[in-house]
Amino acid sequence: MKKLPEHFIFGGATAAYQCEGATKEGGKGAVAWDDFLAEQGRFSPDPASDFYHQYPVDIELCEKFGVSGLRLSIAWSRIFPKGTGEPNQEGIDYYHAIFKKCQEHHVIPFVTLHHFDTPKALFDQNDFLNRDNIDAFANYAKFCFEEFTEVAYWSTFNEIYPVATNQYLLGVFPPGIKFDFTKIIMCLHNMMVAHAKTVNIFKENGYAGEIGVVHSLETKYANSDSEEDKHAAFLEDALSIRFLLEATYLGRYTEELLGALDEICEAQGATYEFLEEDYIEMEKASHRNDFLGINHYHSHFCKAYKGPNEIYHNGTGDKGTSVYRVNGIAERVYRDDIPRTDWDWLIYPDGLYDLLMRIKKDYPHYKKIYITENGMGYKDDFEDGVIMDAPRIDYLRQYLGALSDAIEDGVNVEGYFLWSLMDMFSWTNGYNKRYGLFYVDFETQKRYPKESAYWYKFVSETKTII
Ligand code: BGP
Repeated sequence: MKKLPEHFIFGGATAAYQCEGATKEGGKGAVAWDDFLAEQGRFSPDPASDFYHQYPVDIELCEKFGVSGLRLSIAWSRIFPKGTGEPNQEGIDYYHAIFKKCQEHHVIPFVTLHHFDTPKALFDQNDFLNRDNIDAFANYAKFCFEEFTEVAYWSTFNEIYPVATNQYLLGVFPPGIKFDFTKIIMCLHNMMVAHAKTVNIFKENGYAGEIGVVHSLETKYANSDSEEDKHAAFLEDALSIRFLLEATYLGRYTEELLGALDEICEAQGATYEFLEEDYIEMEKASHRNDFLGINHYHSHFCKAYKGPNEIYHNGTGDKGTSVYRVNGIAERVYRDDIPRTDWDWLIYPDGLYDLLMRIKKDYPHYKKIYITENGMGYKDDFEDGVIMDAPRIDYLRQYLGALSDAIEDGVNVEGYFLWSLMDMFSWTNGYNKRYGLFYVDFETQKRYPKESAYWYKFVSETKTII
């Protein structure tokens, strides 16, 4: 039977915009998503899981089900409705109330400062393509460090790579732009500079607690032994994983990485320029990260591809509809020998093991890791309050098993946050892609523990993966 360490944190993860609802309550400012979702007309962010009002219920459930850590994000636009300027006391009070509840129920809050929700006033000024927003973010972060002294674990950003690519490659996040690699690279870099700046502020002011960043790292494999396919996997990896890990842990980009970027830029007609002053900021921060948060759900098998860019995002759960072919980088292929979810996400726990071992080897000063998201999107069946989600339990068992193996082999991982604590909406998929330990009836807002919640409780209490 596989085990996890005695003091391991078994957490649940959430994100403000996906669960709070109340997008127009409490003095909250607008975000670009408000109009983007309204224009699509597919689903609404209100009331979502109504965490804005239901947080006492959810935090109580954490305690009952052995969930000892709660990953949540602060909505920047609740604190500064326009991103900068006067703070909004109602928003501040709301998060203090959440942290108080956490303390009452012995749940440790892990707080992310930005989870896809830049205030609209700043988003409309080109979001992180605009370097002024680097400072706006750092100022907001500093305000939070000084205000929320109850928080001991801070993450700057959630998933810089998906921000850049969903906004400027797939076009499934606002502003809905496709195939613009100049913007992708600029967004990745500027957000990493904002991260570095924030880490440096945190450390130089001696705030108590720990700080890190949450990266989405999806392991890349070549689909065959051919040199072309290996190179395709190398390029995919360079842009989505290595870029961020080098920025985080080296504070600059290696020649090999820059060579990969040049090749991508040539194929896509893109350009980039990085300033020397950014490297100074990044290098200073590169030994100051207390932890790395990893969101990991799946891996990709890559094949060389030259041809027109074609991406179809499966946002409905119609298995087999995904298409991803990007000229001069790679085509992602599905394989009959590897199971996948209805959203075409490969279930391949070796991907997590390999990723963790690689970080230990390539960035030996990483200090420690938290798995800040992992879980399975599934169309749960609700039968009179009973939700038997065996495929999710099976997924979790496999991924926690891979995690236990990596710890056994020397990787320092101190906690795991299951995505998600309760059901909420998925940014590009809506409400039928459920991930929660707790089923939410979105009509009544009643919570129902799924079979996986009882399983997770046992694993958390015994540190044994059954
Ligand atoms: C991560 C995000 C989460 C969450 C999760 C599941 O990328 O940090 O906010 O949404 O993925 O993804 P999805 O909702 O696309 O299924």
